[in-house]
Amino acid sequence: MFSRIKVLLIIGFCALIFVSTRLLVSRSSLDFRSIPLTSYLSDTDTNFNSMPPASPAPTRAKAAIVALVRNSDLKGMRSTVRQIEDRFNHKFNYPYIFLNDQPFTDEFKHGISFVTNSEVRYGTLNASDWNLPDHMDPAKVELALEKNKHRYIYGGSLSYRFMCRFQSGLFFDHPLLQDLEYYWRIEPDVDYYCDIDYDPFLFMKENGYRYGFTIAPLEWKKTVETLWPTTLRWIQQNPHHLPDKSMIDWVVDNNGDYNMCHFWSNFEIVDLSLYRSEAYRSYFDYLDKSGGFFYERWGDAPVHSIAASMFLSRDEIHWFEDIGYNHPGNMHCPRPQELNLRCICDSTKSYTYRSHCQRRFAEVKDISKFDALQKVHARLGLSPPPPPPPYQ
Ligand SMILES: Nc1nc2c(ncn2[C@@H]2O[C@H](COP(=O)(O)OP(=O)(O)O)[C@@H](O)[C@H]2O)c(=O)[nH]1
Ligand SMILES: [Mg+2]
Repeated sequence: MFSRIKVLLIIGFCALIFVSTRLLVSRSSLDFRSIPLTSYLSDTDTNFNSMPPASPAPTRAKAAIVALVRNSDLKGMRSTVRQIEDRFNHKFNYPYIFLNDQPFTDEFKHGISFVTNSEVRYGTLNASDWNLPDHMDPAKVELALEKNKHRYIYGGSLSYRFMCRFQSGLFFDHPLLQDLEYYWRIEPDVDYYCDIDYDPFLFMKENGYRYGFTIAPLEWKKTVETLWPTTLRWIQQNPHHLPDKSMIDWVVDNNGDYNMCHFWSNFEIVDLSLYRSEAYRSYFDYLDKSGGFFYERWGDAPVHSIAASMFLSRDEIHWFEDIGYNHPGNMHCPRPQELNLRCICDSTKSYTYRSHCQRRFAEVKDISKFDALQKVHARLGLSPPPPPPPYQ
């Protein structure tokens, strides 16, 4: 009798488990089949991610990872973001800001939502940020594109010129960047090879660095034929904007001309107060009015670099040797073993240890404002600038 009750109890228990398992399975498969993928997506721009938001690191800088990007760059941008997350941001959860001259598609936002848990903000540019400014002559621009289309890469591209002008002088005023003190620029299809276990934004802040780079190549001379003469004229007319000392020699050769050295701005970590300063705004405005972003094809990299060298001292510019990085064309991989062990790249293939501009960066010394002005006047064939006031 007792063992019959036992058998009945066991059968009942098994039946209960069987029924509840079936219920669970059918429920989850029902959920899976009946809810379309799109219903996981919120309709706000910033919260497309179906995963719970990441919690921010306890102390963070006012900073974000920023890219100007096209919808068609989704695949390359997913690759970059995934690497940034794996190497660095899964620990820090800095927000991303994506800017575009076109509205971002749901496909782009959806694709990005799977590669980061951090907040993502999407912004579209104003029409005036992506158009010929009023002072430009459209017919002359058309002629310039025609003339240069086979002379150098992107020589015939108007959109590339809009991009360079925007990245040179406008991006830092976009409303989505208003509350940022620092930004880290990223691009689609770049590679990050090394673990970054610290916060580069706080590192910059704590050490007084205002510009950070990884690779410093030479610019194509034909794209910037009048950039330096225009810069010299601006300096001569605006000596009050030069600081007491600067690293300007890094971009000047023995004849007083531009030596084509620049920080490759597809990676840069910058204290945005540099670009938002009165001096930088005045410089950009002068360059913009001269028309060279369109009549030539001035890149944002030489513009940022000349400005950083002209407005900052050597100890305000930092080479992130530890950040192994590749953008199609050039690669940096740290050579010192204690850095390389954190990376998955081959330092013998690194461009940076062969780079002329990199060596120059290692050796360059600050010069005084008076010495800088003297060089500018000499190059322009003008009488020397007035001497500095006597030491008080
Ligand atoms: N929204 C938008 N982004 C662009 C456009 N052209 C270039 N970009 C972005 O600007 C950055 C630099 O462009 P890229 O093609 O990589 O130029 P390169 O690195 O000089 O060869 C990348 O992040 C691109 O996605 C454009 O027409 N529209
Ligand atoms: Mg690029």
